[in-house]
Amino acid sequence: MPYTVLLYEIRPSGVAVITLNRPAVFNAFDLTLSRELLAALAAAGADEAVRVVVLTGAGRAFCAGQDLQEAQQPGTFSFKEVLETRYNPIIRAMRALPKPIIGRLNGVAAGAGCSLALACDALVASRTASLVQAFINIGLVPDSGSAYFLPRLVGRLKAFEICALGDKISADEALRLGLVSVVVEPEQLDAATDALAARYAAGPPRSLGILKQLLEEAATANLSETLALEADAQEQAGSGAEYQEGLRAFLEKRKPKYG
Ligand code: T3D
Repeated sequence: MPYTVLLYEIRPSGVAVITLNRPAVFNAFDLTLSRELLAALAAAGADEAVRVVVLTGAGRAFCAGQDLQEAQQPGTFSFKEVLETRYNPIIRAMRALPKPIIGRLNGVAAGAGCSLALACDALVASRTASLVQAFINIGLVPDSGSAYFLPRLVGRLKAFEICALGDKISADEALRLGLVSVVVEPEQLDAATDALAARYAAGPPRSLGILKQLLEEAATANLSETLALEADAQEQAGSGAEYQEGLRAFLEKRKPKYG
């Protein structure tokens, strides 16, 4: 598919890089960007050569959520319909993608852009990046998964504070709260992202997919259900060639090589 507001690059290392590319509006979502992001995620999922996805923004920002210049007049549209048709499919696709998604947090992530960041499996943040639950600042409430991800990451009390005050959370504070995986200086962002992507790309792809699905399902399960989910997942992982290679490599005292 030809992309117009998004860059899609597949590297020989098995990493697909998706760059939201509307820098003049801090990569805010218009209809085209939401459609193209969904298509790019589907392309990365369907491509066996892709083992890891990196999601980032062009220019100074990661993503500023809905494009407020293009926002429709209040009262003339259904938020529910917009969310169900444009935003929720993206978040569902990210969580269902059986490959690690690394957010390369190059700048601010606000509103639905913050939700997008939180839906990633890992976040490598520049020290100049930030997260903002900006919804309340314009009289809205969290959407696109923030109400799910935030309390699970920081607890209900802190999640309320973050969402109710709508203040910018610096990268260092986000690290302290467990909202990002690592913070690096801006000039180290590419190297740190590439290094993490290379580690995931060298991992067992099928088992990483099973792992992601397991954690997803366990997030809303009780202990007994989780034990059953783990048993099923291990049955799947242990019956594949990856476990055979992993075990053989351990016994032969070498690094495993997966497909
Ligand atoms: O359809 C629906 O509405 C339903 C879906 C809702 C989902 C949502 O995402 S609602 C939340 C929408 N997003 C926001 O409310 C964020 C609005 N932006 C901000 O709060 C701030 O701009 C930022 C915290 C993101 C960044 O602040 P700062 O001080 O670093 O930069 P700035 O000067 O405010 O913005 C820089 C430029 O980006 C500026 O353009 P200019 O003046 O240089 O030409 C600004 O207008 C533009 N920009 C930033 N965010 C948006 C945007 N343009 C359009 N839409 C934006 N969301």
